[in-house]
Amino acid sequence: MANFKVDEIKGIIPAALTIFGKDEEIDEKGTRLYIDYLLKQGVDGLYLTGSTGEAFLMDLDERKKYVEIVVDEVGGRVPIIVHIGDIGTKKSIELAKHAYNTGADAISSVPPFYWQFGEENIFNYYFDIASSVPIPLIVYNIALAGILRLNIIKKISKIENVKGIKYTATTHDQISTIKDQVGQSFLVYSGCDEMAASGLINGADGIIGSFLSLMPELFIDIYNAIQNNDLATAKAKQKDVIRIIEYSLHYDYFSVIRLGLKWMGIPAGYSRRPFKSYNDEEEKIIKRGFLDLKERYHIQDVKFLDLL
Ligand code: MN9
Repeated sequence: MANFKVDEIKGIIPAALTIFGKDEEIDEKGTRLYIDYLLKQGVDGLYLTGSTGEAFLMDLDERKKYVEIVVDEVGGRVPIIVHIGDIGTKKSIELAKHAYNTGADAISSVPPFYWQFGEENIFNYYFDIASSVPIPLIVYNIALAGILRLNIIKKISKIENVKGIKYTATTHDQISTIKDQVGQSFLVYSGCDEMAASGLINGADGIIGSFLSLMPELFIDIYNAIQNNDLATAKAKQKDVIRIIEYSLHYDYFSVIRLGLKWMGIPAGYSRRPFKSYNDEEEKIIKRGFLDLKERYHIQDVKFLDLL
């Protein structure tokens, strides 16, 4: 059973990593420690098995197992959105039903990808998965799967159960437009971490992203600063975020996030191939780079950097 209503899903929502062991198997113990760590940091929800969760490198049973572990660990403390997107409707419905039966509060999905489906196919995909379960659906707009244009977003938003969008694009004026044209209660989550402040300023109800795992404190500060109209703080914190992300993007950054967590004592494991995981030598170089960054820009109050 879901524990939260969709309008309670707001704020800081890490797009969670999936914790794999060295042999690419799901690491249950590591997962529980990682999830517990995030909750202790004060996050407001979790987004599972999305891009950051490397979902498309997992089979359906593995995705289900991961969701079960996390739902069990969270125990209803915060809302959980499960990304159930896959290349085909049948598989996505199977995952949607599983997420619902396991106790997820909402499902989310990228549009069907690879064959460059037309708008009718995309609409039917969302209609079919939204109709398969009674919990809300959050559309996932991201360039990796093909950005949905405003017109199709508006059509999809009319489907019963479709209650919001995870908006991972830099055209933030559309966040405001979507709210105006679809309705203020249609939830928008800003997904581009480099532009979290901008997304929130433009009216996003929350932020969902990869780097919220690594430095939730920065994003919590940005969120609170914007709520309090403290633009100076939001700007300063966002600058730090951009510097850290810009550096991380030189690497396979899910693995960089894992390293940062490891430095804080959270065993965040490895990515699945073809993503790289870094050896000790590479880790040293990455650490050195972060130290340089911290010194050059006098970055303060970022836990994983403070510990270097
Ligand atoms: O949507 C994330 N996108 C991907 C969320 O995982 C592809 C973002 O959080 C980005 O990882 C982040 C870095 O560019 O903004």
